Amino acid sequence: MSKPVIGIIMGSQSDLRIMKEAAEILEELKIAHEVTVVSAHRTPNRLVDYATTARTKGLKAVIAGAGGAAHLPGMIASLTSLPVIGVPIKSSNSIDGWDSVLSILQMPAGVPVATVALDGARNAGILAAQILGSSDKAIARRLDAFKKSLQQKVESVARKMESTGWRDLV
Ligand code: RP5
Repeated sequence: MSKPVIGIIMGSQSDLRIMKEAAEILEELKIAHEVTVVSAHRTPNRLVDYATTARTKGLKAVIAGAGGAAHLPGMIASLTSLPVIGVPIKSSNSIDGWDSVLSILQMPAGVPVATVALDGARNAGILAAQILGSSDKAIARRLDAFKKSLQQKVESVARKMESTGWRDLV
């Protein structure tokens, strides 16, 4: 595969069950990416190193997922001007996930993190692809085809529901 343009990072191996969905959609969209663990609290020097070298090694955006006191996305955003997409994760140390959502969402002015829904790693992957697709026609075409497939799936269900009734679809 070619050089990664999207970095997917997470605070712990336990986040991989969610974060793999970002990698899977990027694979589907044929976008080179890398996946690793960077813990804001347990490997702070690794965080600084990852964020400060991300652009020079060719990344165009970073997807960062964490649970609980989820400081990883915000700290990455504080150290790079690449777009950072945050994925709040409902983890074993989460209070219903709200802790993670608010830690990632409520960034101070000047340091944005594009925050997706709780456990929304797939959308984070799609958003990262859309960031690239704004200047890459081949990726934009694949995204258009992807959006069309979403539309077709809903229309097909709607047709079935209207013709055979809802009971067959429960
Ligand atoms: C966060 O704490 C991680 O992102 C993870 O969601 C959570 C739990 O980590 P582990 O105790 O499973 O390593 O920093």
